[in-house]
Amino acid sequence: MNRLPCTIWLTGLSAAGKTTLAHALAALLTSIAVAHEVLDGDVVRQTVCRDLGFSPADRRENVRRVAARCRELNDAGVVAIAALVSPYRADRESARHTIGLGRFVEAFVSTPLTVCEARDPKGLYKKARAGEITNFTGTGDVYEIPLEPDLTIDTSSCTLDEAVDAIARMLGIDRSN
Ligand code: GGZ
Repeated sequence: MNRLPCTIWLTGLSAAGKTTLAHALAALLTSIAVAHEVLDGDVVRQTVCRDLGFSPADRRENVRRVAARCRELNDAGVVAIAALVSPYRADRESARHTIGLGRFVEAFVSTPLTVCEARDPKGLYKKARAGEITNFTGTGDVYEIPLEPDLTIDTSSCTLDEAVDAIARMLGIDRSN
């Protein structure tokens, strides 16, 4: 693996496939004995980010805390896999600077809104369309697409294995062994 230790920052809409990808990548790293930790928006929001909501300021703080943790992990030689909507470009750029330019791998999970909305595993898009959630990313709140991501993955047009392969190649992991 060439690009170690680094942070794979998965950004994209709710239901784009970030969590699934994060855990598939984690399984690959486990299989080759690479220390790693997954930081998932949903999970951190139940623990260290429990006090945060979804205002722009709270999302910024969420990204800031996760980026700080990613940096600590990378400093300790551990790969970090962050799966956060992280909808604002400026916040992702701050994360890039916190973590370090060469260590931040931005992976845009670009699955289209129509697909995410059709998946709607938690019924959140339905609630958002019904006006029960007002600032839902993609419907009531903006998602600023990455302009120069290191990687773009549309989970509606590739298999999970192909998506993990693309990240593995990016990290210099040889999966043929
Ligand atoms: C976006 C929301 C919202 C709003 C609740 N906007 O599919 P999920 O459920 O598991 O992913 C979403 C998760 C987003 O948390 P993040 O920490 O990744 O967001 S951010 O980076 O913007 O801070 C979704 C759920 O929380 N959720 N309300 N209004 N997603």
